[in-house]
Amino acid sequence: MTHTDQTKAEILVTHLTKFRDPLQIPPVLRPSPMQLLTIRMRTEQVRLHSELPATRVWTYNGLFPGPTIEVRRGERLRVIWHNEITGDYPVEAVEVLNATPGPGRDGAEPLPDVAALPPWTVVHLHGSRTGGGNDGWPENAVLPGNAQLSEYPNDQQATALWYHDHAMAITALNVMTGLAGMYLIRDAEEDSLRLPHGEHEVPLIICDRNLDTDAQGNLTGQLLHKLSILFTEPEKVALPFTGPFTLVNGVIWPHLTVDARWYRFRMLNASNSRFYTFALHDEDGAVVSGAMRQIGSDGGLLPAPLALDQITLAPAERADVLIDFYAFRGRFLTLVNTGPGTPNPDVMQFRVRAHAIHDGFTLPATLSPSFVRLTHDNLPEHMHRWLVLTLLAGKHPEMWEMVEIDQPPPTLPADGIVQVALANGTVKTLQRVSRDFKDAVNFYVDYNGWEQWSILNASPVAHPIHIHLIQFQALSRDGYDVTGFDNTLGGTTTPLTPKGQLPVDPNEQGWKDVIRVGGGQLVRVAGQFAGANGRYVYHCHILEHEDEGMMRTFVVMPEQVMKLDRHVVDGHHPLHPA
Ligand SMILES: [Cu+2]
Repeated sequence: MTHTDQTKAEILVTHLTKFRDPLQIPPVLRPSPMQLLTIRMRTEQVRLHSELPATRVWTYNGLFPGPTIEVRRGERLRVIWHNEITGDYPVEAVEVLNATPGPGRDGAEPLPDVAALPPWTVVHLHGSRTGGGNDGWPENAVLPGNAQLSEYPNDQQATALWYHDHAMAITALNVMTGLAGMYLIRDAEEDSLRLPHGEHEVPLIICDRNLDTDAQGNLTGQLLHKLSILFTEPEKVALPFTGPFTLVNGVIWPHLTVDARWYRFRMLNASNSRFYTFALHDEDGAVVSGAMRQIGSDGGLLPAPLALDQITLAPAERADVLIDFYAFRGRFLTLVNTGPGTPNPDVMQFRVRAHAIHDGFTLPATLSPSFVRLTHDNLPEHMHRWLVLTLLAGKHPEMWEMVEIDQPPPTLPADGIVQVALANGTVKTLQRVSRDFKDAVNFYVDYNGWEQWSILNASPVAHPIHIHLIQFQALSRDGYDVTGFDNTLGGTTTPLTPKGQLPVDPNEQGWKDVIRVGGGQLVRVAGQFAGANGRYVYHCHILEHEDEGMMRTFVVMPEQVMKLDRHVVDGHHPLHPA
């Protein structure tokens, strides 16, 4: 029996039935080459779960998540992202000291400054090699009635990108409204593999949300950005958002009925801050071993399939995954999150049809013959840069840009001076040149230039670092003893020392645009800044961290131009310690 909306609103819902609703597949747009595609951002009412009242969201083309845009490699696409959003801000925000992890505002009043936000939006196509003017510069957001025009050359390897809002200072909130969708690039190398396609290729856009409750404790459907404040002095610091409800393609805990055959899942972690470790469980909760094969990472196909029983995805990371359901005919499998800090591990359920299907698909032994694994030794001539991630006492996490200096200052320790011992025993002295988005731009990169960035996390908190424009590879990950970093002073009392190599996981050895940098780790990434140029950002993809300032600018220009720019010296703005 179908309830009317009126009756639904009267049903008292404090708990939602798991796996009740079918997975929704966003419609696919396949624009013709050089088509001017218009995507309209607008306010919509959707049902995140059939037992819930309607939820007001902001959408691309009326859909949460937005339509999947599918293009061929090298076929240029121009998009008019038209802001037609109306009405009040659809996310209620509260900050609560030691907030509960469950639904509801814990008695706090919605923050008036968030309620007053206008629909100020800018679209970034994550992972796209496009010009700085098309990339969705955070401050170039537009108000209703206006459009952002962006051109995407799509001249890059077949992969799953995603588009989402990137507005300055409010990305965490704007993405939470529903402004996200998937973008697939196809190419001949991928075609040749004859991977499962059509209804057997399924995007899984996974995110967590929280919902408000009424005075009786019933879920209202209202989106809620509830943050737990850790302390308020000297400044207010809250944990990034996590929510009790896990959504796949905009539905809380859905199910998907599948044929007993191979499927391809394009998995995306579209959460603000939650890290997921995905695994399949059987009806008894036991891990299903050997069913998942990862074939691609953020930037495209891996060289060969990887048999993985669990796949970790930080925010914005993607995994291209094949599952053969043939051995599970008539069974129910559950996709779960086995990662830490998960109040509710269930993600979605697969209901495998009973009768056998012979799909004729054979898993190829080689996926991407064009793939070359980068090492420091086979990198072309390149620039070295250093970042240090910190968590100072009483402050938000920060991302510092550093320059190497030949002589340590006469007095150590000192604020902004970080000494790092390398595995070969040499000690580098790094000086901070920026710590916040608003500091002067320091990173000037030659167009087509190769760079290696060393990202040293001197804090205990993991950050997924995303660089716009490029696909890079993680060269190495080293454990570090970071007790020499004085988080009151903001510098090292003794050099940080290596504790030995940690794995770059096999599924992190492909092309990436986000890399997890765990606490006490030095991760080195390398890539070529090619295909487009201009002004871009790189940032932590924990969206609350990005909004708090863990985002910085870099500029890519032709080297002939850089030569005539008297304010750039050796790829840097002349040194201004921050
Ligand atoms: Cu972060």
